[in-house]
Amino acid sequence: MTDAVHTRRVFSGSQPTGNLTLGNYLGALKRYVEMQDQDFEDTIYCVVDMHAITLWQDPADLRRATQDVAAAYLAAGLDPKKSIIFNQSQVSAHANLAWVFNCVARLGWMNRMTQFKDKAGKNAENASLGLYAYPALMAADILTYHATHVPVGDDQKQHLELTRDIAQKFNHDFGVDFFPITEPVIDGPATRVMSLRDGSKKMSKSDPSDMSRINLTDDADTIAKKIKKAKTDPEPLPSEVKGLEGRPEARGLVDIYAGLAGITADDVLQAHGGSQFGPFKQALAEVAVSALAPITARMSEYLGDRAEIDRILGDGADRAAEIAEPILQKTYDIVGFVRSR
Ligand code: AQP
Repeated sequence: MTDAVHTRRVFSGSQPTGNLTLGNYLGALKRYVEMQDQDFEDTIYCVVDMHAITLWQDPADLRRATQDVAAAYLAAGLDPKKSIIFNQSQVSAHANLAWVFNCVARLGWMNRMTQFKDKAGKNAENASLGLYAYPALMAADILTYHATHVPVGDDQKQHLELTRDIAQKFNHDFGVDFFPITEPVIDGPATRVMSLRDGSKKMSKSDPSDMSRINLTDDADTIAKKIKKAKTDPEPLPSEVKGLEGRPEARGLVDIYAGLAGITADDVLQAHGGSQFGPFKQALAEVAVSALAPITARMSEYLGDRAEIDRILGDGADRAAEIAEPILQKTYDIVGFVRSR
């Protein structure tokens, strides 16, 4: 069996489960935009509404949040002429391939998924079956496009490993070299942006405390206030990254600065080493506002015309289905499903 050569193709997605945060922006959206202009055949960015309903979503809120995430994609710099932007439920290949993968993935693999444990919490018996099967749907999202590169934050690393395991097992079980072994793209200083209130937790749109995160819709005053109140320690900043060991909150703020300014944590400490948190937080708030204010402004412009967003999502779904459907049909042939029409 020879190794198939796969077209270089990017796929990623975000859930419409609330306001996107600075974590989603630095860990995902900013990198979606960078990859849009690199050497890839297609860049495909999805609003994963089917993942969202693994936890309860009010239907009207879900509809609005789906358009909001699409507006954030556009405002961050995704161009619907260069990238395919759509919502997952409009392309049925995702759900269809997910069923095949539910039959490939092993219960033992799923039982190791830490995100299920975190999200289901102590009441796992009452969690939806969808929340448990989430990683198999995510594998289908990626592999129904034969995507080779997937930009995500660090929290998705385990799910991407599972995607590789599913692809490998499918190829092995059916004696084919059909699904690519996807490369996770988890790089840069901000692959895990931390909560402003607890340096051991990632910044998350579903954290009960709004002060723990910066939302893409926050205005300049709110951003400055949240950074000013961010948890820190009493020591000044060190001059080298090594000095941040055991200081998770300080590390978190330095990484946010680096991610926003497009520099390394070392660069930040070279400029701010020895500084107290008061002036550093002020400098960080300025960098954050100047990076986010144009995005927030463009986002509200896009949201002024929700019908246009729906049109972009529909057009994207047509283009996505053109790639996904033949891959699904070929999968059905490999599995042995009769196709007589
Ligand atoms: N704190 C973070 N730092 C870096 N990247 C992050 N991502 C999420 N949080 C951070 C990345 O953003 C992309 C979209 O995430 P998602 O919407 O699929 O959901 P998630 O990973 O579960 O993120 P949230 O914000 O914590 O959402 P909820 O609260 O709904 O669970 C992914 O690439 C993710 O890695």
